[in-house]
Amino acid sequence: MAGKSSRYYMDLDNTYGAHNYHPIPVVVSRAKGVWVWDPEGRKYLDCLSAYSAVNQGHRHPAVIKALKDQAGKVTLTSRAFHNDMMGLFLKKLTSIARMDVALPMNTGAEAVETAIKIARKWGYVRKGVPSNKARIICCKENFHGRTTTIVGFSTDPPAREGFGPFSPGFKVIPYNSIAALENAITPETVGFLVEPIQGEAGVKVPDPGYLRAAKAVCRKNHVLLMLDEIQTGFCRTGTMFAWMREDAKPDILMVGKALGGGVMPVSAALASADIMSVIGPGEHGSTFGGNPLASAVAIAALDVLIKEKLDASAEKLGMRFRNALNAIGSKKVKEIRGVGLLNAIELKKSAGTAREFAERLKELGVLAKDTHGQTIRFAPPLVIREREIDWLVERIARVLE
Ligand code: IF1
Repeated sequence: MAGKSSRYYMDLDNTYGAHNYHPIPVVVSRAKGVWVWDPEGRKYLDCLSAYSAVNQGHRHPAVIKALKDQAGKVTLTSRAFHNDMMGLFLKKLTSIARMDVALPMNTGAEAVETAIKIARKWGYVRKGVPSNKARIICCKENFHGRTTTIVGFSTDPPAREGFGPFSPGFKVIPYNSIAALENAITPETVGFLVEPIQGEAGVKVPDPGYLRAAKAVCRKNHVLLMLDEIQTGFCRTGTMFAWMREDAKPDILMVGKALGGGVMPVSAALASADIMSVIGPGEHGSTFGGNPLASAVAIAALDVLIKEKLDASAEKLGMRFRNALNAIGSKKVKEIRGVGLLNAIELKKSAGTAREFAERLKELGVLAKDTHGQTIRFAPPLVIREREIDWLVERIARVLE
């Protein structure tokens, strides 16, 4: 075990990697549950969970067992043939999501691209929108991924500038405004693409009833409600999906991240059988989508969420976390917000940047990530326990002193 230092690995990244990230200066070389360790053996509480892709905790034994068992059978077939895992996976996923059918992909951005294609095709063949005129409404400060189409409707300058020309057919409106949605709809509008809570925007929670009202507006205008639950899904916000909180079932649902149990990239777009039927053979797909290894892992990842009741856990511990943060009563805090275990602290400008705050937390054994200047996000794996939440709050209190 002639271990190298953290510095060594950070230098390798800087020398041989593209500089498309500015990570917190920590190297993770081992992980279990809610904890991660660096090469020097220092231990940290993971409060990012790989942007909510590790809801089940790092290396959950049931997920790792499924991975190993399936690796001993077959890992990849392509969709040119059937395999004996994908159908089982999709049966479980659709039942949990209360949707008829799913189209499996790998990354979140691919699930969003899939949803865009389904909505446009539906617009042409079902709604009668003239060829190439379909429009999709999306929101300011959205985050849906990094493909050229998706960054084309981003409003975050670094995410989009310099990457045009962009795909037309998107209209950006303010988030959390039903009036703006009503005003933006035209006969060419096929879908409204929205996050139940905006993650990258700094955990922006819309007014209660927003999704439900948006759904009613969509229904009235024959527009598909397209919910991106890639980050909010799979128990993160205290319910299996965030739409379940207000019974705002979407027409198209996008999932990813935690579907792969923190092990594999697994994503999907889900819809009713009628909507999904607009996609035929040869019109969409992916070499790795629905592969048996990913399917086996996803089945195990979904089972963990249900068996361990991680929805109820996220709801309860999220409440405990926010209550304890509010009790600190720090003058440096502008706002504490969140739902379930998707939470953020927004610091006052005078308190310093969220980046500095994140680096001080790291020194105390907490890994969390800043977003947009003054906000720091706390989204630990959902298997976290009460005493670990209390431990975390104590550290946060120390850096807020
Ligand atoms: C990065 C944020 C989180 C997502 C939603 C689709 C995707 C994401 C709602 C695409 C991905 C990530 C990717 C990550 C940063 C990140 C993020 F800070 F940008 F907003 F999680 F909070 N829809 N979110 O949040 O999924 O293709 O990446 O699998 O570094 O880009 P992907």
